[in-house]
Amino acid sequence: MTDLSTVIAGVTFPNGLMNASGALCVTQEELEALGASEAGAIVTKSMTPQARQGNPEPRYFSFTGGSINSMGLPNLGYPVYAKLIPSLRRFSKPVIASLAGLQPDDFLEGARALNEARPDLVEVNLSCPNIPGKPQIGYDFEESERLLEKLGDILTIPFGVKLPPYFDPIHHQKIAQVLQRVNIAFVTMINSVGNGLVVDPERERVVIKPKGGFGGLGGRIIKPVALANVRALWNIWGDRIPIIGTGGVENGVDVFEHILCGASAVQVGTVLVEEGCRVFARLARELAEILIRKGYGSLMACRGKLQEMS
Ligand code: HRO
Repeated sequence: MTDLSTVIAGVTFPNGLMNASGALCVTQEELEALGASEAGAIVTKSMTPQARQGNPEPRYFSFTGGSINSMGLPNLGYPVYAKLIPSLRRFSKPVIASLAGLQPDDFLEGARALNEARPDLVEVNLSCPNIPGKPQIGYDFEESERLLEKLGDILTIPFGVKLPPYFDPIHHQKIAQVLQRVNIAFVTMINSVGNGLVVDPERERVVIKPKGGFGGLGGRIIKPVALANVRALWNIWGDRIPIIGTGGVENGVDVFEHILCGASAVQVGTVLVEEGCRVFARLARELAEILIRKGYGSLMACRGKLQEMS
């Protein structure tokens, strides 16, 4: 048997495959379906102080090669998730609470609620691209550091951060320095590639309604960007801070590529929405096949093993 388990911030996962926050994880029913599936963890939708309907529909569109979304943080609100989380522990896999907010104080309020609810880990979302008038915090290094420092004073649960994609090595360096200073426990990257635009040429129209059609891109088309971001932080940190790779995972080979680049686990968004929770059993089978073919006894054995050319 190939060992697909992994460890992130001291928490053991039965396998390194889980949903990306946002994908089929808003309602109690969806979270329980993740619990009952082969997913190695349950990740909640990013939560805000009050319940939100999100942006007007249509707000999700899939196309050959990926997806575009502008959901606008539809979620049940901190108090409801705080009540739900303890019951999700019965599935005997880690529960990761995704914490968001519309302003810095929201995050602090959420941190207090999550201290009571006791998920295994908290993933602080600094990278939602879809709230009109609210920039992605992760692109402002000073603001990110201020917020994470304050959260570090409040949270009694290990916390990591969900980052947007960066496109220049200096930005990888800068965010890595910030995250080291605040003692981050793990990093999830990348969130969707923000503010893309998909066009329907027949109707001469955008494909989603919010923000004039602009939205976050996910799926196969973003895989090289995701792999580059995972690799860039692995090159800085090695195994000192675990990375959850997210972006473009459709099959076992995609998972393998993320792990080779340095990820300790992967999250699945677009393909989960398209295929439903049975995707986890397929990915686990396909990942095991490639690990066996390559002679690796475990997922962790190939982590970071990507070779450069001499
Ligand atoms: O809800 C969303 O519109 C959303 C969020 Cl919070 C996020 O972090 N990433 C994304 O692509 N969509």
